[in-house]
Amino acid sequence: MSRLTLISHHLCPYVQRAAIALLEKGVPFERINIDLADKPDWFLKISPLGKVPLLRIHEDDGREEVLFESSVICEYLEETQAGAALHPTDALTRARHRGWMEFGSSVLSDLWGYEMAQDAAQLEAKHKALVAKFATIEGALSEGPYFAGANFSLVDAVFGPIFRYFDLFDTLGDSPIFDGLERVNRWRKALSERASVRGAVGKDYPQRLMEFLEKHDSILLRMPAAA
Ligand SMILES: N[C@@H](CCC(=O)N[C@@H](CS)C(=O)NCC(=O)O)C(=O)O
Repeated sequence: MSRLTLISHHLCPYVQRAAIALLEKGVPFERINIDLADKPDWFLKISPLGKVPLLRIHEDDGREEVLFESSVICEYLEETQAGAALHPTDALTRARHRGWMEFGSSVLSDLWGYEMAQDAAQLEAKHKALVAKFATIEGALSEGPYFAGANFSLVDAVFGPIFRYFDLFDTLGDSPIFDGLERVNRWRKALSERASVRGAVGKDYPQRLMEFLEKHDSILLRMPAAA
């Protein structure tokens, strides 16, 4: 049995997908959080893009492999680890799920622009983009509780960390993004209650996210209700 180490960052939503997949599979792993503002040399040597997550695989015979890119890591875990399947068995449905995982990455890119917006116009543009994307997802969602129904999948692992941002953002006073999206709201609740989603971050996550927003002087902290 090989040992696994997930090279991580406390807040990274891409790391969280891999952590969720590991937790869902019940695979023991060590998590090492690094400071992305001061990347250690050992990390730069093994991370081709200088990004987390990395999955370090320590083989019994002393060999070591490193995987980068969260979706690659999730797919590798799905292919190699026992435990509940996180992808559908049908090839077409699986391909469709991979598309929605990519969609989740594009939501994360909008979210980054949303929390880093420099002025009200940029914030408004990103807010609109997010509203449009979640309206699109509403049309793709099953009856729930999860993306495709009763079984938790990698699409859920991608969106759990996305919804987590809004647990803090909702307290800051921007206009709501999920209003009227019945399925999205139900999905968000189911994901927030899932043990693997909860366990993918530390207890201090909200405080760390708040500190991150403060450090970057996020416009979200200057909304009327946040002041
Ligand atoms: N496409 C990558 C994105 C990973 C990513 O953007 N990680 C961020 C943290 S959330 C990072 O390591 N940023 C450091 C940098 O870009 O210098 C994946 O899916 O793994």
